[in-house]
Amino acid sequence: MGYIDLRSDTVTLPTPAMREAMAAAELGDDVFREDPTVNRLQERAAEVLGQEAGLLVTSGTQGNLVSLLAQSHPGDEVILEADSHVYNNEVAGLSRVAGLIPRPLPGDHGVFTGKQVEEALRPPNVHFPRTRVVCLENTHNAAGGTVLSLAQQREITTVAAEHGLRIHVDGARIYNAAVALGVPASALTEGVDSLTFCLSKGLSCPVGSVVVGSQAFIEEARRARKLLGGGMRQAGIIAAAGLIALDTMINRLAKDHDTARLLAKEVDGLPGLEVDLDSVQSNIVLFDVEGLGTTSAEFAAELHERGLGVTTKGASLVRCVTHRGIEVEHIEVAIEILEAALASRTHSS
Ligand code: TLP
Repeated sequence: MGYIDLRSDTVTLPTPAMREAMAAAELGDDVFREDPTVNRLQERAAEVLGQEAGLLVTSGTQGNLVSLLAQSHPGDEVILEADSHVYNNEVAGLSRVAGLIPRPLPGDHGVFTGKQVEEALRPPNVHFPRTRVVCLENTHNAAGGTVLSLAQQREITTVAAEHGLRIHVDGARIYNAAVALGVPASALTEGVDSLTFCLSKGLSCPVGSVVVGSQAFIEEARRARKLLGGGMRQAGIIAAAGLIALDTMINRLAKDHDTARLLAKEVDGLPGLEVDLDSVQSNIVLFDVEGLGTTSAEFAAELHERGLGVTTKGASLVRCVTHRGIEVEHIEVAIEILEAALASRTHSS
């Protein structure tokens, strides 16, 4: 068996059906709104998520930024989770480009409560920024792929509606959340003003994300996308793969959740490694190497040498992500690699 790449579900390659559809895609200039394949993808994404309209963007990062730009003014405040991707992993675009001030709230497994939002609200006062948007992340990457439940989301959207706040969902892995909860993805946009999801993660497309929301929001988002240089031309090449993904790649995500669960249980049984099994709710597994007296970076480098790709989070957490192409056999070999790495540490110490 070759290299087992659990660094991310972004490493998935397009399927043969996607490549065929890309080659055969009907194309036009999308800045003129004349690419029929892009138009079909945007309509289909909006339909799947129960929204009025959609917009193809280049990446999850661009989708989040476009969504914030379209719903705020410079100087406004955005409430988000302290470990969220928008806050930590998007090059501070919300401040640098959109001119927003972040208000990070600590979450439990990536989730903050409606009460926390209420407490963070700023009263109208000449000194304060205006709280404008609440940003949610579902599933939550840094918390280990944890899922925001419908009840948790409702609690937050209710507070937001009472106070006139907009809600944006970084739904890079929203279909993982829907599959984990056993609900249609459209249920996860209830009370939400905008949502970005990625085609290029577990759904296996080579490029792209889609933003959905109301028609009026999408018109603004389209301007923001142009501002960021994201107005593409014959983007139907990308959209063609996205259409295949929405039709055929969502339900299979359950398999990735099963392999992640299997991996988590096996890793939890290994000496010196610790997994918070409660956080393993979709296709991400975080495990702690502190008990080994090493750093996550060192351990990841050792696993790489042995043929297992992982990433790190902070000084002690290792992240594994399951995806299409990772079968039970790959998990078994991954465990053997981990066991061998642990054994060699015992011998050398
Ligand atoms: N996440 C990537 C890396 O950036 C860490 C990964 O491998 O998981 N929101 C969330 C929740 C994400 O996990 C990511 C990408 C993004 C947004 C950004 O998407 P892209 O990479 O398409 O800009």
